[in-house]
Amino acid sequence: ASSRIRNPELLQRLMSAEAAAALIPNGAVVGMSGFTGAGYPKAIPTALAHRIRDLNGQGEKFRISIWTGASTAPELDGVLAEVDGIEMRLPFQSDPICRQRINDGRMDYIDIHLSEVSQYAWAGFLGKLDLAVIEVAGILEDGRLIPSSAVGNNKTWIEQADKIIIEVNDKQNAKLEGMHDIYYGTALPPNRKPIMITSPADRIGEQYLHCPLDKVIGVVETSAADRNSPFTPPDEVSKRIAGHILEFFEREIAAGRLPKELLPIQSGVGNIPNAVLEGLDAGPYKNLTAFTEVIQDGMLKMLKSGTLGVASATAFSLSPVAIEELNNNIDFYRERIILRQQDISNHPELARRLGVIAMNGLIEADIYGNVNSTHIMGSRMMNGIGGSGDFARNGYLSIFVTPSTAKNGSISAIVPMVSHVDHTEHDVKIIVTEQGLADLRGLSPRQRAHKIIQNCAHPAYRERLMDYFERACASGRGMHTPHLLGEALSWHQRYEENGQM
Ligand code: 0RQ
Repeated sequence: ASSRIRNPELLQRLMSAEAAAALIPNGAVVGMSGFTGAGYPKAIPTALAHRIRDLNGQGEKFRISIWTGASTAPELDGVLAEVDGIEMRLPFQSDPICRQRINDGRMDYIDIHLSEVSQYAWAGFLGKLDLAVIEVAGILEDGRLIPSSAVGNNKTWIEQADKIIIEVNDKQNAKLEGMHDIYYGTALPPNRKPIMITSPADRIGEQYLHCPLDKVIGVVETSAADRNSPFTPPDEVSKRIAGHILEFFEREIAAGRLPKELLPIQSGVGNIPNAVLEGLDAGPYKNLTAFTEVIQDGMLKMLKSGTLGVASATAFSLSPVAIEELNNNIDFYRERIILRQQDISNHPELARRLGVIAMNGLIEADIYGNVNSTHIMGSRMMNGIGGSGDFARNGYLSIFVTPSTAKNGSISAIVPMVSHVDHTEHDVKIIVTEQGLADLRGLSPRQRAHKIIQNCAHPAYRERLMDYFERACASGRGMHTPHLLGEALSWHQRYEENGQM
């Protein structure tokens, strides 16, 4: 056994992944670690999938419900969805096989704000949690756990589950120890107290996860890296979107509405956020802060250059090159990175107090500023709302970014009416496409429509959007947010029928 398991009692519960998977009963509700491809269990889900496949071969059904932090990896969501082993999944996924099962109606999926999941579990809204399967970087002599590359909901799963299985992964850097801040002061209403974070750098908790040893029914050793996708450099469209945002920041600083260190940044993952981070890094900025969910490649680079002074998150999501950089300089990064549980990293109270600048992607926005981040053509789930709502509603600035068209121009990202709403017109402050930026603050719905159509829509769709808007205004049926109800979703209908909006 490796030196990572320093507690003698837990060392005695060491077993194979297959033996551990056999401890999970049919119908169990299992809380697993994992957030954006980091810190998920590497061996037990695959062993369980093999067991399920064998049972399926004998004509037996076997399904469990899975709660996680956020998205995981093919070795968890992928393998279990493949064998139809997931009855219900929450709170976020981005796995292609899961997505297909969800959209085929064969897997239930509950898409909830990431900050709120632990409250749901504590309050009993979701029923009983039978088991927790948690990856850690090590176990201390007294049985406390060293978290790995994601904290997610692990604290809650360990507390709420009847039984716990631990995966100790020696591919996770042992020197992650000390990077985490696990807060044990949360409570359900009416007993809540203020969370005393007034800067992203504040530490208010402990470095380790507490773990009741009597609940641990198995310990498995693994040695496998997180799912690390290679970094793709920003494309032209992303760079143009980033350019609009960077100019906007400059104008806001000049107008005295933002300090020169900006405000804590929250940024989604992907090509556009990466382009924004690269742009900030190339600019005059020093000592910025991040209060976000995920630390991606761009943030490591900014920490290294001093553009970013500190980053608070719940997980990493890094390319193989960036992982190497992190591992080679982990003492430097430990001083500047804090990993928290997701009910703190995404807490609405903190996003509001700190005045977060939230930057997230969208699928479509309508001419009045409602945003759909989750559903293709109103019905088909893409990934989920993730933490975007935690930050967008409560942030100081809520910026949504997207290319102005999708699928080679056959879809306009700006539509008369969104086919599903995740972020309402009341939460969305700024929309940006490669065409330009629409600052919606202080505008009425009809003023917003002009701004969004002129600044954000692709020229191929601009006139038709204006035509819709003008005819809606001329209908005289309600001049606050004018719509032609029979036509509002006709663009989607047309796409479904002809493959072209
Ligand atoms: O599909 O690759 O099959 O062509 O959606 O779109 O443009 O590559 O953008 O990867 O940034 O994803 C909103 C989904 C954007 C993401 C969303 C199709 C498009 C492509 C992806 P293809 P892009 P992105 C952050 C907080 C919610 C969660 C969140 C997301 C695919 O940002 O999941 O914000 N957000 N979390 O072709 C049909 C449209 C479309 C469309 C795009 N209007 N109609 N298809 N697509 N627009 C924290 C973290 O990130 C952890």
